[in-house]
Amino acid sequence: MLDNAEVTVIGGNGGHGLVSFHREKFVPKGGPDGGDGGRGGRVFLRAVDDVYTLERFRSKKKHVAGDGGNGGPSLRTGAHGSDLTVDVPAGTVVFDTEDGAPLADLKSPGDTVLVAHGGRGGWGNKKFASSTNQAPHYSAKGQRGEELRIRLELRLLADVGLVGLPNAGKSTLLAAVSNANPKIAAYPFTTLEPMLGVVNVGYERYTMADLPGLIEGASEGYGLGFEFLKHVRRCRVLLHLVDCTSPDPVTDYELIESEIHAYDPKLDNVVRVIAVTKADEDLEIAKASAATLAKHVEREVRVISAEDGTGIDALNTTLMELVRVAREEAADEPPEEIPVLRPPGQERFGVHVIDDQLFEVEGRRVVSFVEMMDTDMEGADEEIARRLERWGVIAELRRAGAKEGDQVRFGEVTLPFIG
Ligand SMILES: Nc1nc2c(ncn2[C@@H]2O[C@H](COP(=O)(O)OP(=O)(O)OP(=O)(O)O)[C@@H](O)[C@H]2O)c(=O)[nH]1
Ligand SMILES: [Mg+2]
Repeated sequence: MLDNAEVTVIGGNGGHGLVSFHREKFVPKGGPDGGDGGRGGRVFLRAVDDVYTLERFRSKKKHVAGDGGNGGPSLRTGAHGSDLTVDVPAGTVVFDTEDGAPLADLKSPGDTVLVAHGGRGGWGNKKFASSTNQAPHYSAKGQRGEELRIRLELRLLADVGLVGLPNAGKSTLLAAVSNANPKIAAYPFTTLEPMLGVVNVGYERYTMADLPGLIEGASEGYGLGFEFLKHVRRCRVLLHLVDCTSPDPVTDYELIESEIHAYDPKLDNVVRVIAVTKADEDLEIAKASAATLAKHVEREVRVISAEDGTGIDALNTTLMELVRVAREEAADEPPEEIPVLRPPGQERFGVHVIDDQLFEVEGRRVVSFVEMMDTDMEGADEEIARRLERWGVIAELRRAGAKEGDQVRFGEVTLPFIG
């Protein structure tokens, strides 16, 4: 199962603004009427419950929203670019690849996060008109869509997670109590990937996750377990199964617990239910090994059989109760501190001295304004100068030591400084 994928999400580009002048028969001088470009489409990720893996992202690495349309004459605004919604399995956590920061935790179906903004549409020449500049011959280009590399990590969410040695009977139990149909066989490592089942208890239900068996060293990467120990982290309750026919149930139990602890000591706090399985093989032996184990762990150990149903109803009732309590506790707690949306970009600007003839201006609004201006158009340079003056950028550059003729970088554009 692919449970990690890296993809690039790209918002659509904004449409370009238009330079146009109103023309009508017998009207000698029409005003500017170039419309604005439309906004580029956005990229969303949405959790759904009918996709279970990140498999499709193995081949599809780029997800691009639609571009905005260009502005038209008669103040026609270009169409918005179409948004793109990418479906991911519920339980997907999204990280920024570059700095590893978590961006969103898409836990439940319907959870949605915006991962790439579309570029803004460029202004048409009409927007630049003012009382002192009534007929601008320039317009702005559309802003490029945002591009972001993200890592998706699928973390299975389950109310109850099954842990135990290979062959302990985990899959058999899941098959007996839920709607799931896992592979079962009399050899270890039958289960190669986690599987989720729904268990009905009266009017309530909980989910149970069958996990690959753990072996000694799993926490260091041996066997299949390690990959999936991270799923254990997202279970509310753990059901630890021990094969009653094992010659040494205490050692079996300790081995698993120490691997879980080595993986993450916080997992010690997850509520446990312990049961010895396969009681139908020999009820006396099962009871004896449960008693030995109970003495060792100083708590209750249940005796069950997925084959003949021994102890299963009582086990389900207990699990349902524990899950109910854990859910209530989770509802009281604030959700995991993963922001659902990135904080908005810095709106203020800053000036940096790169060397004595090169300066850099940072700040989303200022930079994207300059980037969007088409300096080949008549009057565009003056428009840039006017706005930079008004926003205080020129003054700040002067304070930083900029002189006539020095270069100033705004994102992808470098302009000569005009003091
Ligand atoms: N008699 C008896 N046999 C059982 C019981 N539960 C499981 N078994 C048998 O034990 C063997 C292993 O069962 P699985 O359910 O595949 O065990 P697992 O823990 O999922 O094993 P892995 O997936 O390899 O980790 C199979 O041959 C099952 O038929 C039980 O309650 N009674
Ligand atoms: Mg199994």
